[in-house]
Amino acid sequence: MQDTIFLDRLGAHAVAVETLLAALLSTSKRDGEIARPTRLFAAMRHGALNGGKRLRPALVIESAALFGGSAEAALRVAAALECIHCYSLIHDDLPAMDNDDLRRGQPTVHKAFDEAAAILAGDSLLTYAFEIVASSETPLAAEQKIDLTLALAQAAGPGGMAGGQALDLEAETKVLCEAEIIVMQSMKTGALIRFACEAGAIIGSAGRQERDRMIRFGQIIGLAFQLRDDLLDLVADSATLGKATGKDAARGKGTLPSLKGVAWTENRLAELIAEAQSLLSPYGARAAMLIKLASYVATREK
Ligand code: GRG
Repeated sequence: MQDTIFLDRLGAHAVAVETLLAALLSTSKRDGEIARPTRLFAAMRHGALNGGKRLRPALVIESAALFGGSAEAALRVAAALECIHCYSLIHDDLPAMDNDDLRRGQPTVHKAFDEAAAILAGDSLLTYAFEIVASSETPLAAEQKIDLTLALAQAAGPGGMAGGQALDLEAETKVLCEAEIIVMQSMKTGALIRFACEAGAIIGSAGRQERDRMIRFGQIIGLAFQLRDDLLDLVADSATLGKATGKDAARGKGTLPSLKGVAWTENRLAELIAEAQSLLSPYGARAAMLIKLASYVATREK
């Protein structure tokens, strides 16, 4: 697949997700709601509609397409997952956590609003994600919705992203070994990415073997994503990234690129791309977009 086709398709997915998120987070009250507090929704929109790369949604959409799943359902699950990702960024930026002023090149939610608004916007995006999955507007069978809800809750919760964040905070006061860094990162950033790939298999009613294959594919992408992120934190500048850099080193936090060096990291990223390709080779050309996504994640500049 040519880069222009890949980038156009990635861009189209991002626009579709942004459009759906804008509708879901509009000021119009939806069935079952009592009211939509204006400032809370403005804070949620600030945190969710501000031009992220929308990588996780693209993984959901393309994984579902691989198994012939409903594109409409995939888009809604993709938007739900992005709500959780955005909640995690809003809370991660808070003074009690990473204390960042800038996210995606804009003031963070607590800077543009205030800390209470940022906490509530994050809580609301997290909860709303599960409503989006369970809603009658999501065209899936009840069993698929239960599977998605369970997998998403596990990915976002204490045994996944939130637990990974807790381990990451602990790492500010104790040095983690390589194995501990890998566990922490597979939870903190890997779990949602893994869910994105597994979700496609659930939406497409794939069998257990295919679902496990997508879980493994998701793990590889998660690892590659984090390695690239840590490498960029080490070598890129904050203007390119739209967020602060060098923070891990400043806080004395070990990452695999800082422990093992740039050459080791680049070599490991190439190995992960190769593993992703071989994992999806049984699907032939149908998996071209997912394979491109794997190398995009591993080589991205921001
Ligand atoms: C607060 C419960 C809780 C969890 C926070 C994911 C996370 C846990 C914090 C994010 C901190 C961070 C910057 C981690 C590095 C990897 C990462 C998730 C980067 C941001 O994801 P991208 O690059 O962002 O996909 P965009 O802006 O493109 O959506």
